[in-house]
Amino acid sequence: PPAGPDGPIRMRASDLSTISARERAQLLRRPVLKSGEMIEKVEPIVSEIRARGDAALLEFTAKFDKARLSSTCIFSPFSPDTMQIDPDVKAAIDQAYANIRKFHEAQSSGSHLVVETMPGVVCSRFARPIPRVGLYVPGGTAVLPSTALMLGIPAQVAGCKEIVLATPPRADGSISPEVMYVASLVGASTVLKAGGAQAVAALAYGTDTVPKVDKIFGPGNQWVTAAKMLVQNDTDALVSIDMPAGPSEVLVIADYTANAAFVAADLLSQAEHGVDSQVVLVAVDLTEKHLSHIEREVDSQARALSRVDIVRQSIGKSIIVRASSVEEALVFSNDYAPEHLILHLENAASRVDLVENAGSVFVGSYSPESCGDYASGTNHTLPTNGYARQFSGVNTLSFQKHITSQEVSSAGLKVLGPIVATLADCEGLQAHANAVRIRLSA
Ligand code: HSO
Ligand code: ZN
Repeated sequence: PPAGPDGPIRMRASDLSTISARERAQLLRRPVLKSGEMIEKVEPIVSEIRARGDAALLEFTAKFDKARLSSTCIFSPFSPDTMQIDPDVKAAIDQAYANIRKFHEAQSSGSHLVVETMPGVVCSRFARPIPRVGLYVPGGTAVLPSTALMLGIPAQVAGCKEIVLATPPRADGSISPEVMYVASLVGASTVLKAGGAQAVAALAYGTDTVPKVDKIFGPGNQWVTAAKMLVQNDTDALVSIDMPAGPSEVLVIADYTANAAFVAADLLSQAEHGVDSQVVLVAVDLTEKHLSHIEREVDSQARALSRVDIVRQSIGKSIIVRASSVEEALVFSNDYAPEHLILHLENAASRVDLVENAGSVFVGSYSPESCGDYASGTNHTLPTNGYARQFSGVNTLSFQKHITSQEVSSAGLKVLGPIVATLADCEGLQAHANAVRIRLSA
């Protein structure tokens, strides 16, 4: 069949047993993010917002989103007119909300620690919400009420006082009613009708109408990501971010038990996100016949998708890696550190112990990534780009910080004090030692 727009929709294959170390390293790489270049591009936008606030925000929204607005924000309570949605969609959102809330509520249990380290020396740790948070819900090629749920629910569960949800308006100036409905469910106080670097800057510094926030969450394109990195480094803004973000990814490990159609459907569900989506299939000792069945399924299912043009490009850049054992497959996966890891394996649950680096794991053939993307209860805001090595996905604790405290009794100070004084003497910090000795001799 011809290559080009009608050619086969297929992934490139390689074999772990024959490739060189260099080729293996190449397979583990993501496309380079031009963060330096992007930061230079967003800098003028961020400074304009800082200098001119709302006026600049409205100008950028007219320029980039083609929406002419008279105001930047919608404040709660939101009018029911802004959230007219299909009853089936409402019921689905409500069930997703309940599941995600249930799982995120469970995450804060046990966060209050009290430990007596020596008799009379009691240390504790307790959580407090980050007071004001900004949630970025991307616009672009799809409306994403699910992202509003994934960011809004942990913020609500954590007890954040002020939730500002930012999302680019449609050309008529409105916000999707599904996103408005979720904003009201999670108790957002403000919907900022702006996207891109300008929205991030408005959240970081505040304007006359946009409340300044303490932490900014959410996925976004290169502009949003670069702006988040820029404002995070500005001590004047005093704002933090959830994590560095890159294009969405999935790694699927399949063995002889894998259903070819299910595997293909999982690969495509990630591939449809965008042309830069990263899709990897690790085939564990599959026969030629089984693998070509998967490839045929990818091609035929892809052709039936409305987003076939996107999928053609992302699948074209994707890879199949042959491995000879599940262990070898998981070593590769751990080195890749995927955002999503799907295990189409015999006794998949027994293999989860081998997972060291991944954002979220989908265990067995009936756990498509779509469940976690929308409604099982786990969060879909996850580390990409290999950052699953050191970052967790967004969770309830992302919206809190922990405060520690200690209470030392006079009996406690009798045992602890001499130790502290000795260490203070050792560091030559006499005033520190005095603060103890003055009490011991009182
Ligand atoms: N897979 C995306 C999340 C998403 N999927 C939103 C559908 N809607 C990144 O984890
Ligand atoms: Zn998805």
